[in-house]
Amino acid sequence: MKSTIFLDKNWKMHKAGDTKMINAVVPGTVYTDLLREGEMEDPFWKDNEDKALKLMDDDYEYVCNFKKPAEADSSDNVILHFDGLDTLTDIYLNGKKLGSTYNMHRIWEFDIKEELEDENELRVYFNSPTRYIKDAYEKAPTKGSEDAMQGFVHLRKAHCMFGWDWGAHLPDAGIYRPVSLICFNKARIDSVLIRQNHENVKIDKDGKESGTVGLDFEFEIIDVAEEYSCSCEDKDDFELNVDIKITAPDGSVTEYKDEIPDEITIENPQLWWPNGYGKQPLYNVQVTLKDESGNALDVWERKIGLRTCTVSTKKDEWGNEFCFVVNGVKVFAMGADYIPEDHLLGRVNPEVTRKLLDKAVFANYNSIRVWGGGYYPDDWFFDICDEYGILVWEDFMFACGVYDLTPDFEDNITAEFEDNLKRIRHHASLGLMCGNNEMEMFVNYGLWVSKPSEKRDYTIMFEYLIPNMMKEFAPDVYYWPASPSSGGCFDEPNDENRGDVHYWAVWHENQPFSEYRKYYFRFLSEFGFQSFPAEKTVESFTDDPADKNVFSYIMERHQRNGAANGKILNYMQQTYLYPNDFSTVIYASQMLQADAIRYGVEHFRRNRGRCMGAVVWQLNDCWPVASWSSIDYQGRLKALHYAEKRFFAPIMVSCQEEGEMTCGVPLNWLPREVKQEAIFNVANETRSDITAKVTWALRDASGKVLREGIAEFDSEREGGNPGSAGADKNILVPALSSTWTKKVDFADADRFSQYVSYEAEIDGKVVSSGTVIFTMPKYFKFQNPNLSATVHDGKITVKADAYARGVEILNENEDLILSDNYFDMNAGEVTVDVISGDTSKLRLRSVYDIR
Ligand code: BMA
Repeated sequence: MKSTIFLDKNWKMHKAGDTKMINAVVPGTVYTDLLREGEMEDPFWKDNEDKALKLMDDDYEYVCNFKKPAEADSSDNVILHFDGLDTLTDIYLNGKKLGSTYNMHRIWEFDIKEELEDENELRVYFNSPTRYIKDAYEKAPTKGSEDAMQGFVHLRKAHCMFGWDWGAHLPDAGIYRPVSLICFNKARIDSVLIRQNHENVKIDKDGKESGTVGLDFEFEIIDVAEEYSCSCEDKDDFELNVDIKITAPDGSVTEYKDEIPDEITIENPQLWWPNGYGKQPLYNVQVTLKDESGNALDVWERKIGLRTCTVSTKKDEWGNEFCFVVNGVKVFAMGADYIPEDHLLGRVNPEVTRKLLDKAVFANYNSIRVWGGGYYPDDWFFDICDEYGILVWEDFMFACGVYDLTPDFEDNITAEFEDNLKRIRHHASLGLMCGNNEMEMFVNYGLWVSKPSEKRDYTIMFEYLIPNMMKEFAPDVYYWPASPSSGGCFDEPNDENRGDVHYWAVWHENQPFSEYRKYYFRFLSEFGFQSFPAEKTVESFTDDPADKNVFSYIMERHQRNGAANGKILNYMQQTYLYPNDFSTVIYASQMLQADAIRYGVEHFRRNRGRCMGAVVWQLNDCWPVASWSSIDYQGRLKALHYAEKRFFAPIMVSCQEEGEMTCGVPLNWLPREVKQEAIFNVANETRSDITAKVTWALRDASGKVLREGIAEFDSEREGGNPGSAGADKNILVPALSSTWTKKVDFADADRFSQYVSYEAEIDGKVVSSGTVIFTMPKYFKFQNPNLSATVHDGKITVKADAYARGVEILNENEDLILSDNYFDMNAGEVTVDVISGDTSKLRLRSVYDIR
């Protein structure tokens, strides 16, 4: 039987040329080892980045002494297996060079049966990545985004390690994934492709599932004598046998020994659904490879979910739709873009990733986009997404640059594609694979392109090579050539009416938040707004009070988009009073970010059907920095993350208001008419119809109700309004739709001192709510809400004397996680649940305090 022996002990490392060796942890990285052993300073502290970057001009060597395992003696084959090496290495066993590696995205293997001795020394020599890209760029000046060190496109290493507009220049290196010895006799399983047949699945109108799912297995076996693969049908062509054991989510086991049917039938399948649409049952599949006498040679075990998943690009009245379709149900994708979790890959592990994805689910995500400038995530990332129902949009790792498709580069990347497709294709959560980030659009504009072959190579890579690899290795996974794209061929990649879009005019072009409402994108895979991280997170990189000014040298070293502070400040002056201290600037920046993205998502969900995805740039940070993230590097939730929880909720009421922001005429120009009106909308992203009552109240700044009403269903609204009026002015909102109410006029309101609160109730229970003002917050005469809080039974009750907008509850360490935060409230009380964090020394503020 195959055995895998992990080489995860007795590692030492040193800088090449240094005699001193230090202890190393494998898997791990150069920076994490140097840091742990006190050989370098925290690279995130102040501007230590510069010193840390210099360290990467040197070479490093990792050494491991190990005894020959007993299994090696009893095996015909011993393979030295690396799940991931970052990046440029020469590998020696007992002084003999086994080979070199040059792609962090690949799995590397070396046959060492002949080389093994009783006592062994494995040396992995890391060549400097910074020297390499510098030399390579001098030889071939192939360009990419200026945010990164030029030459990054020449190395198959996470591009953002060389800098990005949210990332430092910290190109760490190392053995970042496990190293093992694989000992086996005769043959082993390279991979198994499981294809699903859902022809006989039935889902009735109440969502009850019945019928059968067929599973077809194709095995790729590495036989020492010859390599071949086979499917269930042609299994008889090779003399080895397989057993298949399937354990259903309820624990019941079905086993097939030797006699494997052409198609394995799963009776009464429990289907896998994205978060919010159903459950995520997983079936455990175990494949055992046996020799002629029935002895087990190898076992392959994975969890799969039973579902169909594709993307519909059907032509329609507006262009071409773009939406995930899971088990025949069109899914409105809600989530964010994911970047590597840490500059120091040695710090990322299943616990760290789970904590992050817990927060994604907390904010009602059903999808995530893995952005193409990082690295293909670890298995555990996809395992957790399978478990949580997060559909993964997985980019191939190409971003913001052009590439020279030399024969060597082609061999290198095709091996990379094969390794990764075989590794991740079985995951229920794998929604689609996408060629690259922003290359089709920018290559089309001629950005980074310095010779015609670069455009040709683009087409060969993303519209020929990769789709062919997909057909062979992941035939059931949808492929999309780029993000954004309208389907390829440089055909208006960022077209509003086809494919996915990156929309950045709110932010990069300083457009007001309401600008989102002018567009009906089919699927937004990027749109975002920056904010500063929590003050406590700032304190993780400086202890000097003088740095606590967003324009200080240190704060600007932790802000990688040159124009961004100006943009935040520009939106701030449009929106809020001048904030008088650092902490208030942070709070105001986070409120801006939350409101900007809320404006967008609420509008896109109101237009469900035409728009089918709102994926926010960006979920996380890889170091403490000002950025577009909704969770900062230290895991603190920004106001945006709580706003996401509300606006990604399966059932959401929103208000499309007309007011000062939408009037389009500057304050002191005439004529200027500020309309004051509101239309409400209930979005229902569940698979069941609902009946909701939408109520509103016009209130003065103290919170007192001046008049109130029930919003009525608008039967005359043109274009997609599938709801209907129910009894008692309730509105029937069918499953997977959004429904508008009639316009309510507030022309009589004093916009400087009166606001509207609104709620959606189902069976008497408020499920979603909000408030809206018709002027900019800076002009609104907020009364002091005198916020106070009491803590009781794992809950916090906040009391306000007047209308309070964006109520923030912080503890001393700013690490509270609550069921809601940064919410609007009328005068009175609101109670939230404490999910984690110490509740002593609470601090409260609201927009009233931005002054
Ligand atoms: C995009 C992304 C990233 C970038 C972000 C913010 O276009 O694809 O490359 O970090 O915007 O500018």
